Amino acid sequence: MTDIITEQATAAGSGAAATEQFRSKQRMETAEVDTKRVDTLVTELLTAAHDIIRRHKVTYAEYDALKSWLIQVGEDGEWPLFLDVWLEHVVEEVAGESREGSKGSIEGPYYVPGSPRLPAEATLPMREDEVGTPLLFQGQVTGVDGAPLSGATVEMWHADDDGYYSQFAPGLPEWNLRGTVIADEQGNFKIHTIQPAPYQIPTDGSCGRLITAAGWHAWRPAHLHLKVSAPGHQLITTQLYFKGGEYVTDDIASAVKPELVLDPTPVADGSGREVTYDFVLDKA
Ligand code: MBD
Ligand code: FE
Repeated sequence: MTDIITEQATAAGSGAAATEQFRSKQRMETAEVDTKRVDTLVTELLTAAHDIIRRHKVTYAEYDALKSWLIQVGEDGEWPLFLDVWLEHVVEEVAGESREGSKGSIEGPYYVPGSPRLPAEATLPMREDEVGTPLLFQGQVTGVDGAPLSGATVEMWHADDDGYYSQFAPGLPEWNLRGTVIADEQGNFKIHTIQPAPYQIPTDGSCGRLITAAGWHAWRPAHLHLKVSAPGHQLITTQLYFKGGEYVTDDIASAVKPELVLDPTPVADGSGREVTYDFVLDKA
């Protein structure tokens, strides 16, 4: 742990920031859902819950435990975390069903738009003494026909070597380990960063309480988050993992796909690891 961090990272702290981040995104995208659709989806959801209550003979004590937990999730600001960990992967699966290009994965609660714009070969903003194995992540953005996409952008954000995200944990520079890389004419990019650590769901909040109560583990494998886009093409939101890493086969957020696992090799001069990964985008 970095000892300059005097204020502790808390579930309620990152929850409040994630809730605020989501609200600012919602202001731009008014969520309007058709009445008939709301009726169908909510009725089916409630019917599934009714079935579970009958089948398992749920007691008043259990009903009250659920009620008090749901209230607490809101108070902790952990709805974004809860939904993105346990539901988003299926929404992403459905959304990506008919895409031919690179596989996507969930966005999660810690994306912040507008990170610093960087040239095609760049180092993500990081502290002078940033801890972690250096990683060179490079590749090319093309269309499904293989044509290089000029004007592509590769947005990357990830946790530090302690598993913390800037803007969601105290004591980190605002844009630490976040950047928007503008690829060159051929869609090529080279991003210098450090390898993130696995991410642990905060243990002191409602999601942590649920995990403990159910006897689960609280971890996501180490991962890089990416949004890749190019003019006239569909933006892809994805994540990349590291072969052999802890929790890669047992992600609490169920967001790993075989195509998303990197296998970096040591750099010849001993300065860390490097890996090449190309992105293929579908036409818009
Ligand atoms: C994360 O870092 C993340 O990517 C997701 C999906 C959920 C919780 C924490
Ligand atoms: Fe993440």
